[in-house]
Amino acid sequence: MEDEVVKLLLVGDEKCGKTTFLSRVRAGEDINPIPLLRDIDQPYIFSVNISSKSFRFEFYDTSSPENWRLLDPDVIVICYDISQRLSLINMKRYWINEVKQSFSRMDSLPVVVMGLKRDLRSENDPNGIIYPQDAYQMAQEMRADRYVECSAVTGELVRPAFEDICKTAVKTTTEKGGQSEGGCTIM
Ligand SMILES: Nc1nc2c(ncn2[C@@H]2O[C@H](COP(=O)(O)OP(=O)(O)O)[C@@H](O)[C@H]2O)c(=O)[nH]1
Ligand SMILES: [Mg+2]
Repeated sequence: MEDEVVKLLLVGDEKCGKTTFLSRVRAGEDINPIPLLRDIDQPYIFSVNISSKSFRFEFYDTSSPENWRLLDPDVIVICYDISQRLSLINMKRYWINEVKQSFSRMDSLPVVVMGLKRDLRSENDPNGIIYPQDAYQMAQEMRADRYVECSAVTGELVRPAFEDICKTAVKTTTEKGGQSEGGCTIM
């Protein structure tokens, strides 16, 4: 049987860490430095098993700004950089509106908010530290379905963040998919 195809779109300010996140997922936890994925190789394909069903996840990001609006994604991941307050603000001020305008079925599209560069969270941040609860609150104001955060450079929480994104995507593509709390493995 053909694997079900699920399209995922990452958006967020330039340099917030989207490519590095996907590169870390591809490389696994132990390879350093991370071999970076190239923008021209999109979509990045990941075969993932969820509750013993196989999926083909196709990840796109906004490195080709003129093209991403033409996609028909199944889930949107809005990213920000935990060390850049402006990128947090821009999710609500810019990105959520951009995706709403671009996708007619936005009302039924799941949205995940993802904080990147968790290793750079600092009490000394001149713009004020972004606590997880601040970002979580913003995610709720944006009516996002999930909030996750991780550090691609250290690898911390990358795996659970990726699994959360995949499970959130699949919940909507299969009617009952969200009911089972089965495992999720990247092949
Ligand atoms: N400290 C730290 N730096 C990161 C992390 N992820 C990405 N970066 C750096 O942030 C910069 C932008 O990352 P990139 O993935 O190209 O961002 P993109 O434009 O959103 O794809 C690069 O210099 C990365 O090395 C992270 O988790 N921690
Ligand atoms: Mg990039």
